Amino acid sequence: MSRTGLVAVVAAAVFAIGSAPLSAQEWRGWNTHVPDYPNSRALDRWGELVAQRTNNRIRMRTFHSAQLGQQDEAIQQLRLGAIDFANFNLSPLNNLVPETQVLTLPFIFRDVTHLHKTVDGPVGDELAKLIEQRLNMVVLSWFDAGARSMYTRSRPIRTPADMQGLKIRVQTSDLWVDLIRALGANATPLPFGEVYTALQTGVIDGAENNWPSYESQRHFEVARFYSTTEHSNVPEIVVVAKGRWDRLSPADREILRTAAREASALQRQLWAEREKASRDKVVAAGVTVTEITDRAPWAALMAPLYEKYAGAPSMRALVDRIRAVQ
Ligand code: BDP
Repeated sequence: MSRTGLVAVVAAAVFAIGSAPLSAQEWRGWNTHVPDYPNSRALDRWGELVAQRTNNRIRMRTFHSAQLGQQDEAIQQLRLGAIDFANFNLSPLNNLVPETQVLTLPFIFRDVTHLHKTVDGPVGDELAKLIEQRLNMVVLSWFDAGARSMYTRSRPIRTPADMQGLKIRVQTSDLWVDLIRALGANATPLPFGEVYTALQTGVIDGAENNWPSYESQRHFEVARFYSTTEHSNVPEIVVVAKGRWDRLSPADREILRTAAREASALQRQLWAEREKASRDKVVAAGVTVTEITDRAPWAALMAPLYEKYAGAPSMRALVDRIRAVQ
């Protein structure tokens, strides 16, 4: 090779390492939350780790704040490979993969440690496999989404009787519709991004979510009564479109998976902090918090839901295995 030829090759190599190699892949990611949300920060971190560890061959850009659409659409887009990665709540997958309903069931988890042990263990792995087979998306790790509680516009909820006749927004999932009905209220499925306006205009009387979403979506401005019903701890997944995944080398898969687990560890830590910060923020903004100390009457009303969604032997077995996780 001539001297100039060699210089050119070396220069190209330096360029490739220093910036983007010619074969760099640009990945587009979907996320519903605002940029400073724990999930958003963890997704960004995931992208940074992957870029570092692949020398910029895989560059992941997360579009925050539902810029690429609402969750139900994003699920379809990801299944088709039009979006490369995402963080989804399990609820909008409930109708598509019925086994995920079990993790959505009210009061299924004793506490957050129980939830972590379940999703990070064999049950989580099995659900991940089912989601991969049926939805064309590869689950790499799990995020926390805390406990979801009821909030309303015009009066506080103290007992299940206070729910009578209220219109409550839910995610798109039959289980969620039935859960609200079991409490004597009416469920209105709506995309996350439409909840604020629906509360503001009185199209709905209330909704339910964790502290960070109640705060970051500013629902607290228009629904001033939050009651700690903590009726569901449905977790979230971090996924990659299967088409993308299948084309990766085993080494790159390992990089993505390991980095996703690290991102999840970060998310869980940020989550715990944010739950508290969000609660403090809305309380300072004058929200009336009703502490529900006795959840037994709430749990009792959920029995028909367990019958309907976990009555089949395979589902019941899944519930029993989750309950047995120590
Ligand atoms: C939030 C979840 C998000 C859901 C949203 C909702 O993080 O994935 O879309 O609730 O209620 O807590 O739609």
